[in-house]
Amino acid sequence: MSSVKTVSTKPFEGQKPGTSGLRKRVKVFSEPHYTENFVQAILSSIPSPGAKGSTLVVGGDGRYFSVPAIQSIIRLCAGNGVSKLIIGQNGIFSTPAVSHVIRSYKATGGILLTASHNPGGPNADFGIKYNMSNGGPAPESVTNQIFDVTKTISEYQIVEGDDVDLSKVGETSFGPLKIQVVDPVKDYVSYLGEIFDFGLIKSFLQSGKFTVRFDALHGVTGPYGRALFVEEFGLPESSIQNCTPSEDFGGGHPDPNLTYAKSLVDAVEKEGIDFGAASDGDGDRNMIIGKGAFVNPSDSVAIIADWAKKAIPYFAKGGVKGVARSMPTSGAVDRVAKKQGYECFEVPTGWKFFGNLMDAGRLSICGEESFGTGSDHIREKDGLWAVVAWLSILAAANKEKPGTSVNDVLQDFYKSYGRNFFSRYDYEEVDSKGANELMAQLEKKFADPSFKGSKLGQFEVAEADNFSYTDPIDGSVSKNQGLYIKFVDGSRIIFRLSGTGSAGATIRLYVEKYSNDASEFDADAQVGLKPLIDEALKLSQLKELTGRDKPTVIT
Ligand code: VG1
Ligand code: CO
Repeated sequence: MSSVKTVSTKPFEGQKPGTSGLRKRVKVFSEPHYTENFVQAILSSIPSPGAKGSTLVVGGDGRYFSVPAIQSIIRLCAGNGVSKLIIGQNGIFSTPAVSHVIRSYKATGGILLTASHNPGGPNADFGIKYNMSNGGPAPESVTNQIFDVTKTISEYQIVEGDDVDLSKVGETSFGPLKIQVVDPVKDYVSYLGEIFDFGLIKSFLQSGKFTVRFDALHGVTGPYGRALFVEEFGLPESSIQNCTPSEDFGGGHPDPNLTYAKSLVDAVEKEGIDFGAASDGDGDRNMIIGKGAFVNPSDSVAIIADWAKKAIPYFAKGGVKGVARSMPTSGAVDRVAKKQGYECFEVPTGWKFFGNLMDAGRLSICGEESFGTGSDHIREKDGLWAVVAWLSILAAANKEKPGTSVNDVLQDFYKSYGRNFFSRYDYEEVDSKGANELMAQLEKKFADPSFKGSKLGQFEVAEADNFSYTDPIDGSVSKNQGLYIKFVDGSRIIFRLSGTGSAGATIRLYVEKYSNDASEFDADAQVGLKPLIDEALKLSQLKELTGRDKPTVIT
């Protein structure tokens, strides 16, 4: 079989990687040549010395269309002279596990098959993304190169042959291409065991006084969750739910938030569970809740940073080199940085912007408001890492003061730092024309010099702009990263268009307001933020331009 065959093709429009890879409907990816074109563009864009002779890690969240996509990737990699593929058994790998495997095997990079938190199945989404040798998502220089190739591609190279059996761990080959099928869970879970004190967490949880429930939302973290909670921590089956991965996530939306992880939220409240956690389809996001408590992701990263050296051996040993957040994420972590003397960075939305800072040794802990939290142990956000970080904090807090709940940890944090009230409104799949108009007219308003100093209700505008970021390490500039208004009292309003949707446009509205008045710490964020939200809706003419009077999801 090993002769290379050149297949003629024509470019497809719109193969532009977004915030995190290319995401489209399965129907689009399954058009003849569509997937092959994009994968060839990736292989042609791998930075020098390129695809020839490289070792790539391949796997994904197991969603519908993963298996045929992997078989095409194998043929294309053989055709492009890739020397070895490391593939998760049955094509399964969580996104953080791929990042870890790329790093620990010193691979050239990885191809991830996932559309993350987007629904799966024949009528839903598929996605492909490329990660670099540091284990992190390709930077814009590489994703732009990939997009350029897709615009002019006229042929791709394959080796023909039968499908490779990916069900057994071990070595095999496809023509000249070596293939190593690996257990996707083992290495990753044992790495978490090096970062955290599993012994302490286990004895804390086994006391039976503190109950937990982990929900994989039918995504890829099912087997990882079982390995951790049932096998490592010795907890009963009832400590996990929805932990059998399914190609369409059980028909659900594998996004860990209060809307889509409702069955976990209900279980925690009804059964009086002390700690609930969920992860998304590909395992890089997390949601943390407790009885009567929701940990806002912006607070989560701040609290982890605050406790890191006390509660997590990895940071007790290595220290905290710096912290960071995406621009829309609330400034809670900035307050921790200030108090603890850590350098603090604000980057655009998307995990790819954290990687350079980590590689340069200036960043240890970071997060996004979109339920993404992580550290420099890998180069992706890491859902289970965040869950175990929280269990570490709770174990440490309970050692100091038995009976400490998730809500107690939150309230103690607010007492020390004040509270950054934060909320995000998502308007999904709105008409692109209306969404673009909304952004354009806001940008125009911001450009008017009289906007600064003007008042929106009670709030006086201090600054308004389109966020632009200059990477402190390589000097690369990323423009148009979201429209923000900062008010004199420190509050913010932000509008962004999502870069992960597969149809229409998704408008995200973020609002933030700080309070250090202890009588407000318990308040419902929605009530306190209402005046800001009302101003944002009025200013943006959201209802007039999109026809929407309610968001799809409120966080
Ligand atoms: C969203 C989030 C962003 C996150 C990205 C990928 O992007 O806002 O913070 O990094 O998803 O997460 P956007 O462009 O739709 O706002 V995941 O779990 O899809 O890898
Ligand atoms: Co994800």
